[in-house]
Amino acid sequence: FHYEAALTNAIKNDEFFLQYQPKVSCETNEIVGFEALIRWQHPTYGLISPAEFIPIIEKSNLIIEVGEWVLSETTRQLAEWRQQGLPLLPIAVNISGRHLHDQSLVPFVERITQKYAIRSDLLELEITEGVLTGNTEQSIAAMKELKETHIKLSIDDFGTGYSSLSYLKKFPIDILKIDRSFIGECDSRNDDAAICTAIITLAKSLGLQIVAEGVETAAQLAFLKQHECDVYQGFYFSRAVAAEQIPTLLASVTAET
Ligand code: G
Ligand code: G
Ligand code: MN
Ligand code: NA
Repeated sequence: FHYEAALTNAIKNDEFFLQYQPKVSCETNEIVGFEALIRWQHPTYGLISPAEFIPIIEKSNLIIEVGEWVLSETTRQLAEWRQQGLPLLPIAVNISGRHLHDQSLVPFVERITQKYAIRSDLLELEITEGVLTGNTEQSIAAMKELKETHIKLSIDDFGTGYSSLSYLKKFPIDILKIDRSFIGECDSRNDDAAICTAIITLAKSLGLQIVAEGVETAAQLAFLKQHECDVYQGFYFSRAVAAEQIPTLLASVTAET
């Protein structure tokens, strides 16, 4: 199985698709946005997880092509939902380090948001903390350029990348996502609870929105609500679903509240 060749053909053959996981307000229980997650439906090998193919393509410029496909499909989807009269909620996209540091990213974001007439603050880029630890100065420069387009920036998997906390205030970010490894037992283990509350306090004192990922139980959600986390996502509310399911999901949530 030749991954590189298969991946090169995947865009051309329309084998990628996106699923959207809702982000939910801890305060109002309303859907406040989505995270787009890529999936690869290979004609013979079936469904291949991004956990498998993203690390491979991150070693080459293929990650930029795929990243551009994700950004453009997300923006097109926002325009389609607007056409259908749905409320326009921000969509977060995972962006790899190589793409963040590439000159083409800012002009690309400007081009697609203009093409689909979508406000760039409806797009959010999730950058893993690990990316920011290696090339801190280069990352800050890239993020500052991106912020000029008004796109939102968030740090993904926060708490796992050993970044220096002093840099946190230098990153022009809007959102911090607590890594799900701290959420799993936040309601039962003292050390995880302490880490979660510390990250929530830190984010709030820096004026950042705080998002908990991987929320699977009512007890975890209760803990997060009690500690005034802003937003959560996870299987407890919903898995990532196909774009076609989003209108129904939005309607069902609104009907209940
Ligand atoms: O959705 P899932 O749990 O299968 O995702 C597995 C991993 O793949 C996660 O770390 C997620 O951030 C990453 N991932 C999902 N979609 C994308 C994408 O479009 N681009 C990048 N760079 N990573 C993605
Ligand atoms: O690394 P990143 O945070 O982008 O990872 C997103 C991945 O997390 C997706 O693959 C998604 O399927 C997965 N995910 C989303 N919600 C949950 C959850 O509640 N529990 C677990 N175990 N994984 C989740
Ligand atoms: Mn993510
Ligand atoms: Na994450």
